[in-house]
Amino acid sequence: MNPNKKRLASFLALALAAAVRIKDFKFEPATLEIAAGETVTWTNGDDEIHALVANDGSFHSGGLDGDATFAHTFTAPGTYPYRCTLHPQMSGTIVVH
Ligand SMILES: [Cu+2]
Repeated sequence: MNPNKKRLASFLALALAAAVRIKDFKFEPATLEIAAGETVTWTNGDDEIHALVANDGSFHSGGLDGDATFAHTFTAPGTYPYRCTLHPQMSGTIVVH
C-alpha cells in the first residue's frame, strides 16, 4: 500500500471508531449503532462532571471530568440505554448488532 493510501486507511479507521461526545449536557449521537465486539469511547466535552451508567448496570463510568474519556466494549447484541447519574435528563442508547 502506498503511503498516501495508508494514511487514508488509518484516518478512516479513526473516523469510524465508535465514539460518543458529551457536549452541552447531551450525548452525541444520542443513539449509536455498532457491531458486537466494538468498543465505544465517550469523551466529556463539557467543563461539568458527568457520570454515565447503563440502565441495566452493565457499565458505569464513574465521574468524568472535562476531556476525560470512558470506554466500554459491547460483546452481546442488544439495546443498551444509559443515562447520566448526575443529570437524569441526559440519556443515550447504544444499539449493538
Ligand atoms: Cu451529566
